[in-house]
Order: sequence, then C-alpha cells, then structure tokens
Amino acid sequence: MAPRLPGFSRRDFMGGLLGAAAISTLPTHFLGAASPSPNVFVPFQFPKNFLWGAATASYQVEGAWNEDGKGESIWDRFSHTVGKVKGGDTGDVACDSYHRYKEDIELAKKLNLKSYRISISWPRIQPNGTGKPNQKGLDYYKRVTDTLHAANIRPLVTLYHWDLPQPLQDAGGWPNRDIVGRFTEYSEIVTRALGDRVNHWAIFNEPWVFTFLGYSRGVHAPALKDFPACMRATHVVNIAQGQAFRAIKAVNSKFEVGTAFSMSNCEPATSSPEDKAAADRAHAVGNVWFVNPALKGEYPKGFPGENPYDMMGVKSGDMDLVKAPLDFLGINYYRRQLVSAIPPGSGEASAGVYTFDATQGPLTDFAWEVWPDSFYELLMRINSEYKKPVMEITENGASYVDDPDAHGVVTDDRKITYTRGHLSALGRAIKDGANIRAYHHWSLLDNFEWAEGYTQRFGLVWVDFRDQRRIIKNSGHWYAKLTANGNLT
Ligand code: GBH
Repeated sequence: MAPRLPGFSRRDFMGGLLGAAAISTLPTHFLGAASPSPNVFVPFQFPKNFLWGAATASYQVEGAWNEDGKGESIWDRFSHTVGKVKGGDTGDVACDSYHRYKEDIELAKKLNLKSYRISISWPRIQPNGTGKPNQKGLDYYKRVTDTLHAANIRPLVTLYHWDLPQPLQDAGGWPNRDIVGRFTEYSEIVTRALGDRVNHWAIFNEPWVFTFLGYSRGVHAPALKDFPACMRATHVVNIAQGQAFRAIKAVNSKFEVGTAFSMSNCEPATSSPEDKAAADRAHAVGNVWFVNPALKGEYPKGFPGENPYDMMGVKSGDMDLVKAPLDFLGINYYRRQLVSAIPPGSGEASAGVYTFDATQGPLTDFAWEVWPDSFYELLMRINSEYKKPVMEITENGASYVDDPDAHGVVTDDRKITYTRGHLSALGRAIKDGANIRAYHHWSLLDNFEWAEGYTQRFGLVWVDFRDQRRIIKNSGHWYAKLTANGNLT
C-alpha cells in the first residue's frame, strides 16, 4: 500500500469546533527531538511475572454479525452505510473468530502469551441494549474464556470496544444520560456471568476516540458532527465509568477494574508559549479527560478559561459520581503528536488545538511516525501525574502491509523494529520506576481496522480474508522468543 502523500496534515483536535483537517506546512521553529541522540535502543530483562499479551476487539475479529440472536450495533449500521468504510468493507465476517476462537487461542499459545485482551459485544448480550441477557451470547464468551484458562492465558476483558447496540444510539447514544443506567446494568450482567472465569476488566476502550471521532469528527460510528453533543458524551461516559466501576466491584470486590485509555505524547510544535499551552490542553483532553475525573474527582484544564461545563451538562453531585479508584490504568499507545495553536490557513495563534502528524522518524504503512522515545516520556508523565499507578499497556503496535511470499513466509522486519523500540522505551520506564505489569501487542491478528476496513494489517498473525488462513508473521516468531524469557536484546 502506498503511504499517504508527504506533507503535514494539520487537524482540529476537537473536531467540529473550528473546521476540518487541512494540509499546511510545519511551523518554522519546529523543535524536533528533545534528546540529542533520539531513540537509542537499550536492552532490558523484563521481570519474570511480566504479562506478555496481545489484544483484539469483538467487532474487529468476530464476524457472525447477526448470529445466535445478536442485535445490530452502530458499527454494523456504519459499515453497512455506503461510503463510510474504505472499499465498502464490513465486519460481517472479519476474522470469523466467533467460529475460529479455538484456532486463535492456539496461535496465542504458540506466541507464549500470558494474557489475551478481548472485548464483549454488547449487542450479543443485550440485542436491544436493555433487559434480559441473550444466553447464547454469554455462552460464546464462556467458551472463549474457558479455552483461555485451559491454555493458561489470563483473559483481560473489555466491556465496551465501540459496538453500541443501535437501539441505544436511536435513543440518543452516549450524549443521553439514560445510557448510564443501561451500561451499568450490562456491566453487572457480564461480570456476574463471567466472574468465575474473569478477574480483570477494562470498562471502556478509548473514551476519547469513541466520543470525539464518533460524535464530533464524524469519522467513526455514529458519524455525527456535533461538538456540544460530543462534550456531553464525554461527561456521560465519565459518569458511566464511575457507576460501572461500583457495580462491578459490588459483584465481586476482588475484581481488578480499569479502562484502556488512548494516549499519545503531546509535544509542542514550536517553542512558543501558545504552542506549549496548546500541547498541555491536548494532553488534558486527549490523554487524561477520563482519568483525572476518576482518580482526582475533577476535569483537567483542557480549554482556555473554564472548561465548558454547561455545554457538558455537569450537574451538582456529578463529580462524586465520576470518581472511581481504578485498580489499573490501561494505556493504548501508538505515536506522539505535535501540537500547535495556529489554525490551518492562518499565521496567528488561537485558543484552539491543532495536531500534526510528525514525520521525523520512519513512517508505518498507516503513515504513523515511529518515535519510541515519546512512549517513554508519556509513561513517565502519567507515572508522576498519578503517583505511580499500576499500568498495563493494553495496546501498542503498527500496521505494515507485508504479505506472505511464495513459501508462505511473512517477512516484516519493520514491525519487529517498531515493537523492539517501543519495548525498549517501556523497559526504560520500568527501570525508572513506572509500575507497568503487562504489554499487549495490537493485534494478535490482522483485522477490521474501522473506517480503514481491511487495508491495514496490525497483526502478529497474517490473515487471508478470502479463506481465513492464518500465518504467524516473522514478527510473531520474534515475539514468541521474547515472551519465552523476557529478554529484550
Ligand atoms: C486503537 O485505536 C483501537 O483501540 C483499536 O481498535 C485499533 O484497531 C487500533 O488502535 C489501531 O488503530 O484519528 O482522525 O486520523 C486507535 C485510534 C482511531 C487511530 C482512528 C486512527 C484514524 C482516524 N485510532 N484513527 S484519525
């Protein structure tokens, strides 16, 4: 696949607030790498009990979109709408993991995984988003988690990885506070039903992504461009996180409960005070908008002046509801972003936040820059801002469109280089005091990459989407050696 055109795509970080993405040139005083010798590789011996893992998500791998009583999700609706997903791809079949989960877990075993992160499809459990659970849906996840236990692999289960039951979107979706009760009920059903098999739960996957990309930028389901609705959704999601946390703990106080947050290191594009302030706002909104309320009971300062609490619909008493002493912070990390206060087409700093894709390091086939040092910086920042929280890397990885050769070998050295570099950064963070107990590569399998369809390949295992053949890539063989002894060289 050809990488995107060179140039710097500057986009409005909030989306829908001040206009859409635009191409423009980089500010002249670009800071570049903070370190004099960037991205040096440092070998590291990971601790014995470190949890080596990989991750997938229901809509991206399961397929079987209308089997065994499953209801329609907003991603079924989105991908069935012409023009929304590249090439008209859908998750109707995906990796067919609904039928092939045993084979997938065999592969996880071959990679010596100690942890496998999956997500539950809400509309498999409650086809309409409310009421009595669909037993066949619950049974599927019982089979999956039983198979994981038999393989000695810890399941880490995400309750919501974006596949909202469509009827709940029809009732207003995440901007409507009624969803808090629905989500809490669903969380209780699932944790009760699977609680004898699963001890580790992630409440949400990437709240920033499903609120901002879904309700403000409109590039993900439900494809809305409504900034006030998006801001309301962020507050409702924070309340839902707090209420679900308490509901899950009430089922079993020994459960370990966190969320997987999307994070990127936010670096000012220039040394101007405006860009520095914009980078801090990007960190506040993009990285910790759903962490700070849970752990500190307040929103971080994400806007010039006061945060838009009226727009968000914050009521008195709400800030008690959003609090939740999460047992661990899940971190999904892919790349840094450069942040500027200057809107596209303008020479002057504004109150907005605009992000650039950095292109100083090599680019993946998704045109994401490879810059491992920034991973270290982000981890150390979170470590100090939240006083040494327990962290799990819930996702990290890269898409390279490397296909098998005539002998069925997938040579994907660039993916090894990406992963090795980021694991070195992670090792340095552990050495410097960060409390990180797990790493999940995204992904175990090539899969349905949302609006990009099947054009991106994040897997350690290559998948032929015509006949569901799976081949462990060279990066997978490399990972299997590493996971066997934890010795990164
Ligand atoms: C994570 O999303 C997801 O948890 C996972 O499901 C996904 O497959 C994986 O990472 C790889 O992408 O931001 O406007 O340029 C990361 C968030 C959202 C990043 C979509 C890429 C493209 C649209 N991803 N985004 S934009």
